[in-house]
Amino acid sequence: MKMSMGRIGQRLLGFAVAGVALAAGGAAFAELGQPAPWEYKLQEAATPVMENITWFHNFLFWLITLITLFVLALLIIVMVKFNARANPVPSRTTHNTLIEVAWTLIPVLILVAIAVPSFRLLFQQLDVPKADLTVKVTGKQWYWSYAYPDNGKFEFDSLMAQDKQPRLLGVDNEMVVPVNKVIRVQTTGADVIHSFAVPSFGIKIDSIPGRLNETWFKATKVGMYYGQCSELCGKDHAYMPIAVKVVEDQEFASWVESAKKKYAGAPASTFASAAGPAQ
Ligand SMILES: [Cu+2]
Repeated sequence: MKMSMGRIGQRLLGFAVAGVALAAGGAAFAELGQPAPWEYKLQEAATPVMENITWFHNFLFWLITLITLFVLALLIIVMVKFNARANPVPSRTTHNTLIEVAWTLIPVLILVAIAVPSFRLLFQQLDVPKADLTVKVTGKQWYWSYAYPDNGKFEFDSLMAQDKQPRLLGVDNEMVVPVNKVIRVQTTGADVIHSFAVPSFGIKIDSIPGRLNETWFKATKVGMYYGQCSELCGKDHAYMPIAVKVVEDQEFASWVESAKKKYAGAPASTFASAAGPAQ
């Protein structure tokens, strides 16, 4: 089947309109703390680290776009201007010092412009500020356990809840933290390697047996935030979601009080191991 130029033009116009509509609609699809259908952007940021990740992502996106368009323009110029038909007598030019210095120096400057914000972001992620609260997160086949060593030493399991929304992300017992506080997350694996990841917080850290990894976040908005285990850990890897509830200070204090009672009888391996051998 042959398409006429008019038909091809119509098709291209159709694609362009669909693309613009998708880009314009993207913001409407975004929902704080969880993925949305047809989402193609990063989740909305809920921490200063994620805000910087988003900024860096956009910065690189536009830089790459400009470079690609520039190279495309050069290719087109070369194809039109320097083809054999347009130059029956070929030029014998070989060197141009100015251009050679420029095409060495400009890419170096571009890399430096990328390296500066990149390292700034890395240090922000890796330098854990003085923490207001520590939560120990243990990845297990196939659920998470959260331990609160600062507030009354309690620990509980968090399993995916079949009857909760959002589907595959809702859990029975959420991890609860106060808003605008630095939360230090210490994580380990009880059996195999898992990975604790919450996209809107900009954190993703491996939970490795026999090792305590550390990261941090400071959620600036109250709400529910969802993540998933991000290291293939066995048959139910896809069914061990992470749900973090960010609440006001007062609500957090009352949750701690009720959690202490609710989880008092639960097997607290984190604190039991300090007294005797862990199971
Ligand atoms: Cu896992």
